[in-house]
Amino acid sequence: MNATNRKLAEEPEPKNRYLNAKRNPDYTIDQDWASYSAEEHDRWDRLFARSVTVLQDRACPEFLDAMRLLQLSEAGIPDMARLSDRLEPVSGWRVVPVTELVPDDIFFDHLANRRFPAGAFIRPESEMDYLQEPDIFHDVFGHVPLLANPAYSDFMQAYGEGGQRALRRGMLKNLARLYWYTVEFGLVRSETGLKLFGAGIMSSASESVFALESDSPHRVAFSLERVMRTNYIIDDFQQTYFVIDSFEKLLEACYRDFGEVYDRLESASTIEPDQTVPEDTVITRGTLAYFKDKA
Ligand code: HBI
Ligand code: FE
Repeated sequence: MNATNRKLAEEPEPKNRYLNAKRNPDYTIDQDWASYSAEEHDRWDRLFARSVTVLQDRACPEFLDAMRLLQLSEAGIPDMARLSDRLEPVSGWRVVPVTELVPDDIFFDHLANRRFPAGAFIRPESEMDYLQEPDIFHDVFGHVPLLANPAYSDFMQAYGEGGQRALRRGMLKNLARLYWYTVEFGLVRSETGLKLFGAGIMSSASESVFALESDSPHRVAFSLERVMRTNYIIDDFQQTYFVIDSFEKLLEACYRDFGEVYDRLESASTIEPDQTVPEDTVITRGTLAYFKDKA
């Protein structure tokens, strides 16, 4: 058994080989694009091909347009610096490599300065369908394209500034729900019906179908305070998806003094993800069958 085999036998491929990367004070690292193996590039291409097939008629048009504009394709794992050179002239955003989730205050500071922190590692073969941590496919394929959309990119910067205020006010949990039910799992109206825009859905081929076509989940019209009162689950499909009318309307809904919103939220009860409430505009009431079968 030669040295290489012995090495492979002893140390299986680490899930995230950037965990020991040298980290800057703002938690960014060197993506070291040259270090990606042919196997990792191939994994990106397979994830990309599968998702683009599913998203052709399900992603919102703004997402599909941005994919072309940013030249995201099956050409292997993107070099974030080069991708940023295409994105920055469009919306002022850049994509910066990080090892994993960064502390909230660091995250918000990046967003407030139009820098999107993206994981540099790519998921292992054993987690192609679902993984808990945001890898480069979730962050770059899921989150980055819409940063080319003017209203959405302004919303993301406002979210960063709002996050810094929410931290000071101790209302991060409520604000994180806004991010969760829009940026991660949001649906948007279009001329041809409901479409996907949340990154958590887009980067999962199975949830891209479930979120639009299953009769299990509720689909409820977006309302800022309703969303900020609603709990969420992080390790399965959503029981409720919220629908915005447009990115401009989402931005408008959030351009207000959150202080009074937080005052009201402090005395508002929490809504569970499988519930609907009387003031909801329910677009489709779910059977929750998928979740009952799993329980
Ligand atoms: N860090 N890299 C990264 N990506 C995220 O999406 C992220 C994070 N840190 C905190 C965080 N998200 C959430 O807790 C905030 O939205 C509240
Ligand atoms: Fe995400």
